[in-house]
Amino acid sequence: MTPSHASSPDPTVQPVPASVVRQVDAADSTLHNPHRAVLSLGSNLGNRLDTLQGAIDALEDTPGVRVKAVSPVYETEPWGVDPGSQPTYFNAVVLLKTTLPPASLLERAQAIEEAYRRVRDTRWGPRTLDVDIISYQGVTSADPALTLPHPRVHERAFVLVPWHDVDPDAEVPGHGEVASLLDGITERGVTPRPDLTLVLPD
Ligand code: PH2
Ligand code: MG
Ligand code: MG
Repeated sequence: MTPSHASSPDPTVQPVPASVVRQVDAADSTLHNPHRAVLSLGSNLGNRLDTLQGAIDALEDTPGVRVKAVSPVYETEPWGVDPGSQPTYFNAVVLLKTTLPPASLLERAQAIEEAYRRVRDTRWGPRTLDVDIISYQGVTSADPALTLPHPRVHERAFVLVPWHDVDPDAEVPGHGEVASLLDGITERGVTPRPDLTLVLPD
């Protein structure tokens, strides 16, 4: 899908109530040349659902970022660690339109992670939130600071399943369609939690 190119607001038009300005400002038609980005959110410590919602709200509060879609929530077995050695994750995927370049979006994602890590709760340890940039406008980059697409996304059902929910036609640059990738991996350990919902901020 190509970004819409509605004309910029005319500065000579009459002022409108603040609430309407806020809505118009938030519309992606006012983001000049927006890029599409896919982010993965994960939490396995603390109040996982509240943390994921807080991350979504913080993304939406970011100038130059508009959250376009939020996936269902999945409860997932920790990937890459000994089974049972860590609590299960809640994972979700969000689609953004943004005018931020990838490095700035990464900076913002890391600031949001830090905000949650700073919450002092020694009992649960420090790792409450992971915000990963999965894909940015079809860009491929081997930059170790931000490898695009995310180097392991094509084998991670906990990302591919929710991504497919919000964009069934999605592709992982260099790896093909998300739908095809899902045919080749197990979705075991990725359990829908329809009793839980994340909301798109107003
Ligand atoms: N994130 C990791 C490592 N393992 N496993 C699941 N299920 N979900 C995650 O988000 C996840 C993981 C490191 O970022
Ligand atoms: Mg990660
Ligand atoms: Mg990360």
